[in-house]
Amino acid sequence: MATKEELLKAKIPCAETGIEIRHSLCDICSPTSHCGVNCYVKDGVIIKVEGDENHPLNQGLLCTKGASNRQYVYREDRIKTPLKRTGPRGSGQYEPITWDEALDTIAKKLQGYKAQYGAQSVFFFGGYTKWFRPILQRLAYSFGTPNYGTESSSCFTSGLMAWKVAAATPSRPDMKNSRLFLGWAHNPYYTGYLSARSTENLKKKGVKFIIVDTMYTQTAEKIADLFLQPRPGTDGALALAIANELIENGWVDHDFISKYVHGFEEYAAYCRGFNRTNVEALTGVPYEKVQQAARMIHDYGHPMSIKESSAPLAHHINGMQNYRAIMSLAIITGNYDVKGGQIPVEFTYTHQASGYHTLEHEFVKEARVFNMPAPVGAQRFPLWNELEHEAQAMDLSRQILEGTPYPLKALVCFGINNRMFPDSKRMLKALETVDFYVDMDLFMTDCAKYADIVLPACTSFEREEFKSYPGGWAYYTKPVIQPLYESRPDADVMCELARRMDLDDTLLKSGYRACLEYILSPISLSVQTLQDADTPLRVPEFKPHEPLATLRRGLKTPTGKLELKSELIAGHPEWGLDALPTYREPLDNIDPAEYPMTLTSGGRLPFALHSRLHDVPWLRTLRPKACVELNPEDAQALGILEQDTVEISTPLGSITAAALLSRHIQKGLVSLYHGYREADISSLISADRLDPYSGFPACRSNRCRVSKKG
Ligand SMILES: Nc1nc2c(c(=O)[nH]1)N[C@H]1C(S)=C(S)[C@@H](COP(=O)(O)OP(=O)(O)OC[C@H]3O[C@@H](n4cnc5c(=O)[nH]c(N)nc54)[C@H](O)[C@@H]3O)O[C@H]1N2
Ligand SMILES: Nc1nc2c(c(=O)[nH]1)N[C@H]1C(S)=C(S)[C@@H](COP(=O)(O)OP(=O)(O)OC[C@H]3O[C@@H](n4cnc5c(=O)[nH]c(N)nc54)[C@H](O)[C@@H]3O)O[C@H]1N2
Ligand SMILES: [Mo]
Repeated sequence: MATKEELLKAKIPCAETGIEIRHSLCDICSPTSHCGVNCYVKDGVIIKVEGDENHPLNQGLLCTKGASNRQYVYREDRIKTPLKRTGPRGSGQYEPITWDEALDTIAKKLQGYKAQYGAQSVFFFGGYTKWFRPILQRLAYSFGTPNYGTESSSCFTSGLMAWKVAAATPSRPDMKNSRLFLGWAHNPYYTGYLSARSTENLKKKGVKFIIVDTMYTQTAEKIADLFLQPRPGTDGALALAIANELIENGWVDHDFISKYVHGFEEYAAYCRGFNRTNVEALTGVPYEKVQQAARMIHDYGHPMSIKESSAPLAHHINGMQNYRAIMSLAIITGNYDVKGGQIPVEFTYTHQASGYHTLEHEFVKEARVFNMPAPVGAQRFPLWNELEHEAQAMDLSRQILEGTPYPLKALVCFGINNRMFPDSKRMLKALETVDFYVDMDLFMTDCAKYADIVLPACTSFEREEFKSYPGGWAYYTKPVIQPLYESRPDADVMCELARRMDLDDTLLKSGYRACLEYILSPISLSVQTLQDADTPLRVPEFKPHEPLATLRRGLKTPTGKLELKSELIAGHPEWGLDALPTYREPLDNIDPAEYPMTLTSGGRLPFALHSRLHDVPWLRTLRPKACVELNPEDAQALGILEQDTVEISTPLGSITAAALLSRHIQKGLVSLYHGYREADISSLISADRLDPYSGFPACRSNRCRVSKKG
């Protein structure tokens, strides 16, 4: 028999130890995951976390990030109370205030700006955390401002827009039923460990894989039947060349095209410009590889699905057009709305397509005021505005600093991080300049130190929240511990602000749970039933995909068909955008003589998530220093050895990092992860080199210079 001490040491949950297992989810990472977690709780403290074996998504698994949750939740720099700034912006000098004082001050200030400058002068921003988004958007609209914007101004929306242009609705790859999978910028070993597992299983079942990546990755090594390695941001040219091969060989689905596709002839004529004479020069990929890719699509691509990456393809000045060119490969081969192909989806909740309908969209839309001025970024990015109806936050710092087309006076942010914006110093300048700035965060970040009022947020373990998962799953969590210190759930603060400003919005003022009851009213499971279950439940209203049903009904595009040539764009010549998925060089107008190398930033690391985990000790030990990856031949030419301190410069300035030499990176390319306090790569990326279609920044293709320091 084990003694009590032994049981405690082994963290055994039982009556004797007083340790209990409680269920929650990990929201550190991408919302497509949010793995189920078993928290071992003793005396109100989490003493251990494990993957929840009964959770339908992760089935007991957890990645390094998830396993570090205990250190994340109990980080020393958690904000403990609401704070009021007492020193200059950025100094970090604050005094604690009560929640009442904080909320009343914010409510009064915002009402004041609305009265004096109009509601549009107030901007509501949400960072990477997505759990509260519909609540925040409704708060902004009920307040009367169009200026609701999020981190998705630089994440995944560009890919959604590409599909919306072609099909009026987003899509997902039905990978598990494909014969061929086109993993374009796809390295799940680093960004989605669950997907790495399913990829390996499909490989064992005989599914073929084409992997297209600028780096030679684990996926390229372990999974690829064919690997193509283009220069960053040249993917559009590569896709158009593959399309041209397919068309010239008669390997496209003419029957599907004649029934469901618009603009094929013009598109095919454009593709002719990408061929054996120029593709290698444009992309770095030998033409034989283009031919092999086309051959594989012909031989195995029925059905074929394609991974839509959320960032690496989008982070170029030509990103959205490149997406369109890639996605067109599914269209011309008849791989849309078919089993194993690209499946049209409707989002259930916070960008999760779970196969059942909720009133999320109505919840947000019904509060929208229609005679509002256009949101931030609408003038510069009219296609974004047309398709997304929200602010393009990449234009936020410019508008604060320049005051055009109208002044912005107040920023209310839930997790803002300047290091995630291109030209992060300009973002900081904007935060220094704006009249009134509130930030709610878990941690006292460098960015929070500029806020007039700082509010303490709690983590997913300290709140209740709704989460939907693909396959018809719904989960409503219970808090597993009390909110630490005086922290609160973001959504509660939003609803409380609505009350204190006495907005004309009874539902919002009734609180998060009431809002969810309304949003979930189309399903037959109540919020209470979901919460009592303490585990995800299958929603009875789940509807699996019905092949070709969407195409037969007709798409909501101007022609009702899949548009290779966009009639939406063609109808707006004043936008200056191309209706076809045209290609343009990603590295423009920076002097190649002075800046001879290409800089890519933000290729993910398995043990980091943006800036969130650099301060978590277990994870930091896996890569203690910010590292810049270089090809050994480039390093040799520059006299750089492994772990040397290296200076990376662009026209915006310089940073230093430790050299990490790797043959996995192509010659001429320099790669650095983002979010490091001591090596902020975003400070070197221009905020003016934005994709005119989506407004996305060029984090993955800049010119730079590299030299050994000292
Ligand atoms: N561990 C971890 N996981 C994460 C995140 C994280 O920070 N850490 N972030 C989450 C978020 S917010 C996002 S958006 C997703 C991103 O998820 P992914 O899109 O999967 O992530 P990346 O690692 O940025 O890019 C995938 C691959 O694209 C390649 N690539 C880069 N540029 C190009 C290019 O121009 N062309 C081509 N063909 N390939 C290119 C990179 O070398 C990399 O191997 O990951 C999510 N998951
Ligand atoms: N150079 C470069 N820049 C990039 C990218 C890149 O690849 N390269 N990728 C872009 C992409 S794809 C993305 S998604 C963005 C991510 O950019 P951000 O949204 O800025 O990402 P984070 O730093 O993870 O989160 C922002 C803040 O939210 C706080 N936070 C975490 N949980 C909560 C919560 O529950 N409530 C509140 N109120 N705050 C919380 C965190 O502590 C953090 O300070 O970065 C973009 N920027
Ligand atoms: Mo992202």
